[in-house]
Amino acid sequence: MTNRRSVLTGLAALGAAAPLAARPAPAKGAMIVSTWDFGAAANDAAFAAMKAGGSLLDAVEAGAKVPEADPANHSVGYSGYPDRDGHVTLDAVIMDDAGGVGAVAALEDTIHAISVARRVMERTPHTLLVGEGATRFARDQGFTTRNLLTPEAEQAWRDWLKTAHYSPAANSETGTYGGPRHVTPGGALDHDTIGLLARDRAGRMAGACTTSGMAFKMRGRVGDSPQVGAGLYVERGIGGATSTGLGEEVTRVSGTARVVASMRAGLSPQKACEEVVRHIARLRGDAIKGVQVGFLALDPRGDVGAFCLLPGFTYAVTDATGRTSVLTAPSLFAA
Ligand code: SD4
Repeated sequence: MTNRRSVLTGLAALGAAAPLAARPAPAKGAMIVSTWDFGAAANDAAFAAMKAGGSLLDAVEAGAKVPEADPANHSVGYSGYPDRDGHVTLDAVIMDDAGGVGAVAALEDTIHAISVARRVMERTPHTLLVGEGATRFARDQGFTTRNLLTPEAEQAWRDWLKTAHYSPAANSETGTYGGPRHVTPGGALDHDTIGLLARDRAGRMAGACTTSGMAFKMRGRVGDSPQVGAGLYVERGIGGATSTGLGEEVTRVSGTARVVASMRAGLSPQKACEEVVRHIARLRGDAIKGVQVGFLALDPRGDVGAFCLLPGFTYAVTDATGRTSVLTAPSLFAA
């Protein structure tokens, strides 16, 4: 039976610092956060969409579309690195704070996976379409089809094939997958996945997450990104969280659902991200050596939190004036 003492003990175990009442006053106006430094351009697009009168869903969709269309970004959308059979497959989810959700996994031949995910949310009774069904749905909905594999991404895949012994990739964050050679571990191209969270001046929230997933993954592999409660979770009045890094480590603990649950229990977004990263480290021990996992969280008041296993996880924060800063998340482990 839950009593006051057990609730307090539970919060203490989670490392709860301050009661809700001690939190700072809500930030004024809109706010957008997203994973990685390339999130800055996405935030700008999301901010512009809100400024033009768009909804929170319009904003996060507009933001997610920026890296999806960027041929220089090999971890999201067009020009994403393919799976180990040479097919570019995309995962995406979009969610509002009232339980509205749409997602696609292993989508092929359509650049804007996030827009297809939104159609799943708005035009079907379902939350997730996968593979051939998702691809056919996108075509039926009038999305333009095109080959997403660019010559550069194909070359990287062919280089990888030479040395990879056709084994599943380990972690595209750390470069332990054996290629491609022009990707420096921790370097500018060694990033995957954009997760965005947006709040409006009333404290309502929405989020989006889109990726081509792990480079050279097994065909059919789906990561955390399109799964509600793994790659993204948003709850009205509590906040939202998104993840990046090795999806399997996020999925096995329902990472973002757990971040938001910790926020519901009273932790700040920062403490909540830390709690889940520490939990993964405790649970997995040596299995997560050299593996990156990062969480980014935002609450309806405008508090932001970010934490990761390894150094190097950056995120972009855009305030109500439209000013964007790129920050580096603290990490559990040193380099
Ligand atoms: C996945 N979480 O498919 C994604 C990849 C990623 O930073 O975010 N890497 O596992």
